[in-house]
Amino acid sequence: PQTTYLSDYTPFGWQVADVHLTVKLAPKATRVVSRIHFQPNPNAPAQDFFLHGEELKLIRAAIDGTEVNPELTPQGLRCDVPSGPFLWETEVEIAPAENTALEGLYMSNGMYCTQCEAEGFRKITYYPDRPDVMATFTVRIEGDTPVKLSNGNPTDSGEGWAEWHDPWPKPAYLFALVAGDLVNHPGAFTTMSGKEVELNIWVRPGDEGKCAFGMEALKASMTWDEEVYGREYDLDIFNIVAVDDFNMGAMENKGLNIFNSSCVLASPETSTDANFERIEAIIAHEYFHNWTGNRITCRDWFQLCLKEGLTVYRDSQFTSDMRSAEVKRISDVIDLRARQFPEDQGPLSHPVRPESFQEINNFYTATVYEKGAEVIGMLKRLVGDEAYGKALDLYFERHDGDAATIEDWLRVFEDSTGRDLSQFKRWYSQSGTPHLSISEDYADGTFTLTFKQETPPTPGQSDKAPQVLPIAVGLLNPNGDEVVPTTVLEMTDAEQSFSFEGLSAKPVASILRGFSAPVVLDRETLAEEKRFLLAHDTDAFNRWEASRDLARGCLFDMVTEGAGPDMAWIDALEQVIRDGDLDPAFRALMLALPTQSELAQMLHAKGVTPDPDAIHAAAETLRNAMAERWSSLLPELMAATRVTEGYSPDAKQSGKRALGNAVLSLQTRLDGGKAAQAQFDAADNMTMQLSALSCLISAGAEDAALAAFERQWKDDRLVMDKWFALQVAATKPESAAPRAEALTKRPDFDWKNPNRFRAVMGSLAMNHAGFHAKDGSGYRLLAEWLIKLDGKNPQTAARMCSVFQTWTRYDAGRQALMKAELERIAAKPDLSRDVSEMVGRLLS
Ligand code: DPP
Ligand code: ZN
Repeated sequence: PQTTYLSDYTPFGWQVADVHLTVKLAPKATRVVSRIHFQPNPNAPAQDFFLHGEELKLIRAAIDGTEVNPELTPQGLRCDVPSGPFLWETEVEIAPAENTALEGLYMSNGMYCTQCEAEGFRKITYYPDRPDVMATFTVRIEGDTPVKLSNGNPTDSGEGWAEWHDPWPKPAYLFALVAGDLVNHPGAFTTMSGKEVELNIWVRPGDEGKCAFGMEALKASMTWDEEVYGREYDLDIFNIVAVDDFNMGAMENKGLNIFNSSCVLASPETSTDANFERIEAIIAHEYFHNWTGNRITCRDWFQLCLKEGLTVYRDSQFTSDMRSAEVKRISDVIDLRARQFPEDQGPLSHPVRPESFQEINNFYTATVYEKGAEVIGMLKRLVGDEAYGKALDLYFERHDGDAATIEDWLRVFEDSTGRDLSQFKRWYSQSGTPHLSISEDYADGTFTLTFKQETPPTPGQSDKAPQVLPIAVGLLNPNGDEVVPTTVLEMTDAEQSFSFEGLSAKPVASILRGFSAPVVLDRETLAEEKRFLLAHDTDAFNRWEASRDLARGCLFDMVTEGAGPDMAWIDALEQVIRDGDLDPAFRALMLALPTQSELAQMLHAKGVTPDPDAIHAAAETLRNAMAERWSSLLPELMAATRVTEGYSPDAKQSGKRALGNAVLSLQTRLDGGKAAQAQFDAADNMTMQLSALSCLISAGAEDAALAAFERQWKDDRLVMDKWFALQVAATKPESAAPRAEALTKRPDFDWKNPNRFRAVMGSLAMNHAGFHAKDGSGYRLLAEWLIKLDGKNPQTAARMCSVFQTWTRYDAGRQALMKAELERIAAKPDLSRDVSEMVGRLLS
């Protein structure tokens, strides 16, 4: 397969004035007629006229009305063209009903829909399918479906046809078309300048009752972007469509966002609190793309983080404002460590701005998105909130309508703050997670912190240079008072010291408050000091982190030395859990143990080969010890978290339920599932029902509840996805692979649906000790299904290959088993470019 390099960027030789498309819908023979005005691009070097096009049947092509015979290749077409402006016309035929890759125009449950990012438009018609070619689109849809939607504003319609015009020039990846038997949940929004916008959420008949929450989230997002970023919506209408078969979470097509139905449909009976929060965040994310992504887009796909890092950062700010900023930060760091750190510390490691790819779909990663957002957070921390606001204003002013680069983005900050960001820019080019170690010194009232940073080598990058690290630090007096409030130290060297003078006693340092930089902190701190921070730190993140650190240390000792549970930690934690003044959501987070995968990574980093069974056993022992120690406290806490008002997915209620359910899982260890069964029987919302079911599964007392759940929800695809997922994720390790395999034999295991596939296979990978079963059964099952899926949906298959990204951390036996499975995948005839690139990187 061909590799594309950032350094090879050349502008396209023509500009597109406008695009007219006529799409005549038919499941197996849709005709797409395009009329495109091209004119030579004065800023581009001379080149052949080449248009992307894949899996298209060319019916005719013409230039200025005269038929031409272009040279066709599997990637597109080449043609001789006039030296001045010309009108290009083609007619092609495509078969949406046969498109199982869910890229381009395809069908989902009888409805036509599109997914064009990153390079799907070329499966709809011949076009310069690259983000730096921007044009206005006029689209005519012909077909017998009652609803026909495209980007922009509706201009005209009649029996069997509808026309749309999008006045904002856009790249082809933002094109969208939806047609089907849909019903809308309507809404309206008045923008800050007084413009009325029509809002709709379009769903299949029957799902109307699950749209209200999404609509409110959309309006809240529109208001927030006006208030916080000064960004106003720019069309007369904003449509969202829910689609059952979708590779991603959602897509920000201009004026016509398309959502995986799991990321927009919500009701208390069918969605958990976590689902509600995620839906709110994704609706915000896609809406925010209207400015960061659509009005200002990316010059090329290497700049993906320009829109994704920034938009993730913006949606995290939104969630922090809507809910608890502290809880959001802790949750984001948990997620970063669970998904981005393993990526950055293994064979798939790549910079936030990659420099080459074979298949761009493989770079929609936690590094580009989540580390990309961390980089923005660091930038804001370094320049300050006010300067950040000014820089963003300049960004929108200077680059509106552009296809921009990371250089453009950083220049805006340099020009508006006068800062030199050349070293900071390494965050975009250097891969790997920096390790930060610390030593402390106290003498004569002066406290000195000395930091050392080091980034281990990653694929293709053996030598690393020091990065700019904003290190937020606070100092506490031994009596618990804060003597130095949060201060951001700016570290730029490999080793650097910072002093604090005039102290009356040696302070306790709270370092990396709010997780101010995405690094691994190697800090040898006494357990006593961690317990002190757990009790007294004014920074919620570091309070949580102190406890997390103690838990990690305890589990490490249990695994490596056969130590017993750290009762001193459990007792210190009890004080926090009991504190009714603390946010229940925060207390719920405090109750969770580090994930088993996180522990495996820590052991590996300390030179110990992780044994998944030993890690699982240690975690079980520790949870049991917590439950026994708190046996009298648990019922009390459960009672205190009871919600008496009617259900609301807001932060207050969901925090209580989160704490109650964290307690229930401990209680289940004492009563074998009695309380969980009672909660399951009484539950009137999905949060309570599902968490009770989860407890019953871990207690091995789930048979009746699983059957009852299935009877109740068998006709709801999204709820059944949870049923499939939970019984694999929450079961004992030895049952994980056998259960997953049994589930794949069910007639409702519709594996071509990405949600259902991920429910089973993704959950298997999340059951750490289950996936890593010593006999290789977990690896085998996953590999078999990835091979099968590759033939239908390469994109989703390739994404899931990342479950093997940590394979080199484990013992020789497991490594050999995983390697054999990866080689088996690599050897599949006609392996997709997507999966082939992933497996190649994993094995290199
Ligand atoms: N739909 C994906 C996202 O919003 C890709 N743009 O992040
Ligand atoms: Zn996005």
